This record gives sequence, structure tokens and C-alpha cells, in this order.
Amino acid sequence: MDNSLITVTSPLLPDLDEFYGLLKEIWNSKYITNNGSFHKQLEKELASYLKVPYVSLFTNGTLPLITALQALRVTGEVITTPYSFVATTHALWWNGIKPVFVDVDLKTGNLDPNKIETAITPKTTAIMPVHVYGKPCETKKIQEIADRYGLKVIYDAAHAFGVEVDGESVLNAGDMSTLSFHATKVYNTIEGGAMVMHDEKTKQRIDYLKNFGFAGETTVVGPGINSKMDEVRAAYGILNLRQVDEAIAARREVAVAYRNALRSVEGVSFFDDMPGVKHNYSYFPIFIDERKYGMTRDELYMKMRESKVLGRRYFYPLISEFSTYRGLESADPKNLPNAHKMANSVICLPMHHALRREDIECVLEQIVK
Ligand code: T4K
Repeated sequence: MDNSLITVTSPLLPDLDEFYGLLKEIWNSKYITNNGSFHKQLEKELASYLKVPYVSLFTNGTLPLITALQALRVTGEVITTPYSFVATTHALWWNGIKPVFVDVDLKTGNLDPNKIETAITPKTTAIMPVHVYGKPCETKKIQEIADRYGLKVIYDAAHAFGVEVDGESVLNAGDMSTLSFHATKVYNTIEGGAMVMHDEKTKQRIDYLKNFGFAGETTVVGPGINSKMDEVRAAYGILNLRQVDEAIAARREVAVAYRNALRSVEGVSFFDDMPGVKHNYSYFPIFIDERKYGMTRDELYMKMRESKVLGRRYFYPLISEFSTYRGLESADPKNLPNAHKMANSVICLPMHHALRREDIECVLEQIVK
């Protein structure tokens, strides 16, 4: 990759010598996948770091979503957000479930709990919200609705690694939460992901399901899939966990610099930290009001690209605009005004631990007039 590019993100990489040391251990053991010792160690270390009872590692962040829906026997219709990465809704489709899109709250970009109830039908079995950009959903309100209607709640927490509300992990909300450890995330295992659950029995069932449903050599307890993380990526993950706090602190510095410079720019808005929340600064979205800013979002986006500043329009287009989902009744733009507003005005600025002062200045030069 061209080193002069300022990309939206850059992977957190473990020290190569340390990684080599762990690779040697793997080579010597000749045990390279299927719940090996590094896999077990990383599950324990993550549960402790994330302050959650149980973690099951996966090979990416999409398969735990698909598997959670299977494990909870979710069917019929599921209420979800259109303002996310397409994997969220694809997980429903792969389970033969009809997605029902509900609009988001402009204050956070997350599913608006006040709009959930009108979308519930006799076929609704679950709610699948996303903590978009790592900003916590209104989990209490969502749980109240779920309890009232007997619905499951599965959080796509792909962006919410380490996020806490009043000292408690946001990953403990709902029936299950799923994480992505893709290279582009705050914490990565190259490709990877995880599911967080509340009890040992559920963890056992998920561990069976991610290994074809095998519970022992000759017993298959259900139609499982293969979504196991191997030893090499688990070892890489163990090393990255040791430096993730430092990386998040560096991201915070970037967020502070962006906010200080952008607060006075007319037509540009962004999210501030939420009270009581431990953020992970996984993304830094800005929203362009073209009438006040004097330039459209896409004009600014292209201008940035020409100067080698590669922001991204996460999440444009909305999931509800992709051909697979566009025909759904709930995908009607009239049903999703806030989501459309956000998708049509967003640019995620470069945000990662390795941005230098001069990179931040270069990004800001494109935006501050
Ligand atoms: N749910 C949500 C809410 C999600 O956001 C995601 C994934 C998922 C579920 C599914 O999780 P996974 O199955 O992916 O684990 C990226 C990621 O591929 C995807 O993981 C992520 N969300 C999504 C928001 O972003 P792209 O297509 O935008 O990534 P890409 O390849 O264009 O990379 C973006 C930039 O990052 C590049 O311009 C340069 C930099 N980069 C990227 C890679 C891969 C690097 O510097 N090094 C790298 O190795 O999808």
C-alpha cells in the first residue's frame, strides 16, 4: 500500500519477534487448530478483559451472528437497523429470517427504541440492534420491549470491543452479543470474531455448533458449522490484547484533536463522548450539512481522496438500499428518514492508533476552511 495514503484505519500489529516466539510454540506442539491451548487462553483472557462471563472465539464477526440466530432458534421476522455493515442483515437472510428495518435515533445512529413497538407483528421473534461506531444502544429500553413481547435480543457488537456503561460491559446486554476482530477493528486477530454469552451451558452449545455440532467423537447434537479460530490467530490475538489499551488511548487523542478543530466549523457535526460511557473510539464519523458547509458530502469526500485522505462513507448506502433488501416494505425510505439522513451525510475520518500529528493535520486541512 502507498505509504503516503492516510487510510480510514490501520491494523494493530503485534511485535513480530514476540509473535515468532509463539509461532515456534505452535510449531513444536503441532496442534494448530480445534480448541488448542492458545485458543483456550485467549477466550479466558478476553472474558476477563471485557468483563463478561463467557466468550467463544469465531473465525470472523459474521459467523457468530449467524450462529447466535441458529442457537436461539430465531425464525420469522427480526427487527433490525439499516444503518450498519451489510453483514448484520445478511446474517438474518442466511437463516431464512425476514429483516424488518426500523429507523435510527439521530443522537446515536442506533436503532430507535421508541420506533420498535409499531414494527412488531405476530411473526416477530427477536430484535437485532447494532452498537454502531461502538456507541451503546439504549439496552434497558430495548430489553423492556423484548420482555414485554417475549422476544430475544442479539446485539451485533462488532464495533463495541471494550465499551462500558457505568462500569459494566455493554456486551452483557441482551441474550448474546457478537464481536468482530477483523483487521480494520480496534482489536484484531487478522480475521476473527467472538460471541459473548451469560452461562456455561450456552457456551457449551455454541462451542458444539461452531464445530459442526460435534459433542465428542461420535455425537452430533445439531446442524453445526465450521467457524473455529485457529491457533495462529489466537496467539496473535493474545499479543494484541496486551497493547489494545494503549491503542485505544492513542485513538482517543485523535478524537480529541478532531473535535477541537471541528467544533467551530459550520455545517460539520460529530458525536461527543456519552456520559458514563467508556468509549473505544473505533470510528470518527462526521456529518455534513451541505447548505451550511457549502459543499456536498460527496464533494468533500472526493476532495479528501484527491489529497490521499481516504475517509469512508460508513454506512452508505443503507443496507435497506441494497437490491436484496430494497423490496421489503420496511425498506421504504419514508420509514427510515433518519437513517437516510445519516447515510447521505456521513464521512468516517481516518481513525487509528498509528495516526501521526501531521496526518491529523492533513485530514483537518481538507475539512476546516
Ligand atoms: N457487523 C458489523 C456492524 C460490522 O461492521 C462488520 C464488519 C461485521 C458485522 C462483520 O464482521 P467480519 O465478518 O468482517 O469480521 C470492512 C471490514 O471488512 C468489515 O470487517 C467491517 N465490518 C466493515 C465496516 O469494514 P471494508 O470493505 O470497508 O474494508 P476495506 O478492505 O476497504 O478496508 C478499509 C481500509 O482499512 C482500507 O482502505 C485500508 C485499511 N486496511 C484494511 C485491511 C483489510 C489496512 O490498512 N489493512 C488491512 O489489512 O470492510
